[in-house]
Amino acid sequence: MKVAFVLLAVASLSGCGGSGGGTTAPPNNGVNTPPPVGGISVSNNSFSPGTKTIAAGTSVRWAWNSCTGDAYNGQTCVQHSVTFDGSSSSALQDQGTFEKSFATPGTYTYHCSVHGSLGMTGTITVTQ
Ligand SMILES: [Cu+2]
Repeated sequence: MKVAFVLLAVASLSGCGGSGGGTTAPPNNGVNTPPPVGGISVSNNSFSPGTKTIAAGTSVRWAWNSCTGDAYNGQTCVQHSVTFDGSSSSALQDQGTFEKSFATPGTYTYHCSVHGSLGMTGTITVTQ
């Protein structure tokens, strides 16, 4: 129940991108997208948190955080996906976000289409 409330609060705050940042940052530094509170980070070879419980009718947002290095020395961004077998999934992408809503209670497992066999998997538990 608490989780659902947090998700709703985050949803109402999202939408104002804004890069902010200091003047000394390289122009294209920071293509990582830190997840919002209650979201899931897509990092290299793991989803964090790997398990999450939400209320039916709410959604989950994943944010890609798979870039390392910086614009001066070269940045490497690794492609990952949020793949649900049999339902809507993200593209294979190296930055950005993906959001999916869950209407029906149940347990939903997902994996990265590239690194799933390395244990890059996650579970969303949807409660009534
Ligand atoms: Cu991956």
